[in-house]
Amino acid sequence: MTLTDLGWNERFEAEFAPFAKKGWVPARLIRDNKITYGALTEGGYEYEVVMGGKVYHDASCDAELPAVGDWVALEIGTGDLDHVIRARLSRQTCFSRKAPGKSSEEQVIAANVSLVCVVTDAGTDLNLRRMERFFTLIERGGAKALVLVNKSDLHSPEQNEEAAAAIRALSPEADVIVTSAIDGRNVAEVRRFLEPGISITFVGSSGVGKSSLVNALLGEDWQEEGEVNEVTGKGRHTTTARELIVLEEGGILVDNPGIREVQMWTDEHTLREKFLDVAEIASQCRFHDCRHGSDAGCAIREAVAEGRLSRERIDGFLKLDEEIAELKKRLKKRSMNIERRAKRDHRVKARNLVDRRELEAELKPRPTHT
Ligand SMILES: Nc1nc2c(ncn2[C@@H]2O[C@H](COP(=O)(O)OP(=O)(O)OP(=O)(O)O)[C@@H](O)[C@H]2O)c(=O)[nH]1
Ligand SMILES: [Mg+2]
Ligand SMILES: [Zn+2]
Repeated sequence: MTLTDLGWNERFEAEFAPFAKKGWVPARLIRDNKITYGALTEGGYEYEVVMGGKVYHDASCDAELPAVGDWVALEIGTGDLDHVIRARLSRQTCFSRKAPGKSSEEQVIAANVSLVCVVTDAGTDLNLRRMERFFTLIERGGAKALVLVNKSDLHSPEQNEEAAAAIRALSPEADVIVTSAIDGRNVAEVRRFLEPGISITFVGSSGVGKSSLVNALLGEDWQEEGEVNEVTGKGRHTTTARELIVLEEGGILVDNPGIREVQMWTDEHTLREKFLDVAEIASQCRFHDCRHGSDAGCAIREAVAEGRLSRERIDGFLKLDEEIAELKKRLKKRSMNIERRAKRDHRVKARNLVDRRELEAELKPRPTHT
């Protein structure tokens, strides 16, 4: 397994040059174990690694900490858990979202992926508003979007096609494929996206079939899937950690736990871009701070009344705007609270571990000449 198979390229190589001089080796993070990480190096060697103190201290927020998919400079030690991440290379793409719950912290789902594959179905999982948010997040991170309308064996061809068409209408750039991980429908179409060095991450609600699709693409059992039993939750093999898998025939897959809520993690700029048509109309409102409700001279209301703009699109526009305002509020609050925040996350433990090791190394009695 070469570095190129793992997604290495010239830009990473150039950034890595100073680290190579220190004897560190490039490694790609393939697993996040919370305290340690799994890392792959040239030749396909896997190491369990910890984060170095500088990497931790240089990160101004959690999103800057190493994440699955990141390329790092690894100092290989002599014993277990002596392998330390000394630096993280800049991300060429990054798929992230706001972490669940009340925090305003950004969460990196996968770093350096060129394709984000959103899995949904033509049934109850389908949610166009959520899909729109996925597209916004994917674009913002610099990746391309592929949508799989999975479980097609459970729905009529018309229903599957209707769902696919509705998704296509949201984003002309996104590829949309109707699949079934059970009967293998169109899995070959998805396989065409696999190329050596190209990383693809799978996202979507829990139970929608991400791991099953990864299995189907691998042609072997990667992770056991389970029967979804919403009542007992038994016999269910829900993915709990994200993991990067390198395919023998080329291509890199990142399986993810189901995403319960995709919240916005974007800025006004991206929002406006996504809704240029709506923004254009809004610019014709009489008042520049028009709320597009009952305000006099509202161009948006007029466009809806004349059927030039769908109510749904407006709702999406207003909703996103609201969320960004909310996010900004939380960010502000968070920066005020940050001093008081006692601990960061589990990684503090890893940090302490490294600190202790570094301290111990310094305090180690030096050999004396006797
Ligand atoms: N009928 C049908 N069932 C499917 C299909 N794909 C997956 N399933 C089933 O749906 C259930 C959940 O599949 P998983 O692959 O574990 O779903 P997941 O998206 O990885 O779920 P999380 O890991 O919880 O996020 C399993 O029982 C699968 O057998 C499909 O195309 N058709
Ligand atoms: Mg899974
Ligand atoms: Zn208006």
